[in-house]
Amino acid sequence: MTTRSQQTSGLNRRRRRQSVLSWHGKLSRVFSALRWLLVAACASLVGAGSQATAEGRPPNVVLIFADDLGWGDVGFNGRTEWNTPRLDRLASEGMVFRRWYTGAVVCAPSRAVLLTGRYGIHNGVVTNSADLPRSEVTIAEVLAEAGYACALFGKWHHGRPRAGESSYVHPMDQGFAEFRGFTDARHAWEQFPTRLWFGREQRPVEGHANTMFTDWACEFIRRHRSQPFFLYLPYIATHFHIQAPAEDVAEHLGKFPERDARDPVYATYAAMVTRLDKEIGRVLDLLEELGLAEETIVIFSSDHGATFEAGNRGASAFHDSNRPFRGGKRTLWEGGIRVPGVVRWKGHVQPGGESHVPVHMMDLFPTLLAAAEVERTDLVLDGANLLPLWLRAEPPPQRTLFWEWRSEGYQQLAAMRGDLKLVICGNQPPELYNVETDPGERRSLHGEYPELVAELRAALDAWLASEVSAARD
Ligand SMILES: [Ca+2]
Repeated sequence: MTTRSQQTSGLNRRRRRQSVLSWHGKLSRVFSALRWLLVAACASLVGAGSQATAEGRPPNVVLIFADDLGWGDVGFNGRTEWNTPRLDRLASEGMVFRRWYTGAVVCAPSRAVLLTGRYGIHNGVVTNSADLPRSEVTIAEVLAEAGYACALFGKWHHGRPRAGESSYVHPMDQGFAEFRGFTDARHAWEQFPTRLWFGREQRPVEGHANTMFTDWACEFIRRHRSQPFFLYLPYIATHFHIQAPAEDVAEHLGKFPERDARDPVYATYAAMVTRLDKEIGRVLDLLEELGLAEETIVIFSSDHGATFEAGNRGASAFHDSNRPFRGGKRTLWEGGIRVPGVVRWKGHVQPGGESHVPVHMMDLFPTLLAAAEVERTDLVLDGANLLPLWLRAEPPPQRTLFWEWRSEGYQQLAAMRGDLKLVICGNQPPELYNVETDPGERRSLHGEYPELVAELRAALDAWLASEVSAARD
């Protein structure tokens, strides 16, 4: 339960954040403009062009986000029925996080956590139809104010207009100076759309959506090669519709016992993953070609686990996309919340590294700010700065992580401390798992650790009591 005074203090806090943000934003814009004038002047003095400009500049960020892609769909997490060589190479050149957790088990809340560094109960997005409030500060807004060029090519996923808004809040109102793609989740089912948004207007297009996003991403990188950039690439693979370019499907024909040879669903799902791998490869190749690989942080993850819903047509069930985990999208077992996670930052993050420290999508915001050396004491973030983990394998202090999914008829809660995770489904008895030794969550330990169950349950209740009123609008 949230009291009225808690709601009011939440509102006041947001207002304070906004006013602090506005003067801070103006100051930082002035400073970043001065900084880039100085860097550009130095570059022209030594005549080394982009090489000199590159020195000492904050890192670029390429944040690649898959849609409904399961933990077990990629080679670096054990997939052998198809190959993801470009992603596997990215993983071998960076650090693989085996316990990377997403913020929520459906698209909109998961993306809201990623962009705000705050739990859904704090940023106001706990359902798939909730719009990210205008007052929320996104990582794109903060990086833009620090001098970054910020672009989004891919899927946004807006919700219903909030009270006082005539429409949904557009990505270009949340820090992205450039946007092309889908704003609407259902529109994003179309793998071969006939129209897409170019900023705030729709234009006809032709071709495969993920290929177009990559084309635009590459053009953006070329254009901003001499300036720090934040490129957010939320691809639509492997969310349904289950469709892929014919040449990609052809690579997988005959590999799987299809229900109907004329409608090779399983081969098509495999093709969606391998096409995604190829598109990501084009971005990685361009970073190498332009000499930007060492000054660009590349992150790869997925918004939540794979789905077993009708639109997926049985593909993820057949391929066991979330293996070795139990559950999937719309559940809080590992199959729903544990997603692929890779960070590559050549020359900074140890190549070939592997971490089993539980990390959360909301950690990206403070970690990227730290990497960019942007200080923002005015922001109230739930995530932790994991730069010491990325750079020196130093884990953050132990903390308890929380999840909730109480929409569309579901009533699930989860809390995790170290390797132990409490899952509560409606009025069922609590479940407690050691997700390191029992990743499939088959043997509940609740009877063996009654005190821990009670402690985590109390922590969950306290966390839920911090929910802001916007989360219930
Ligand atoms: Ca999704």
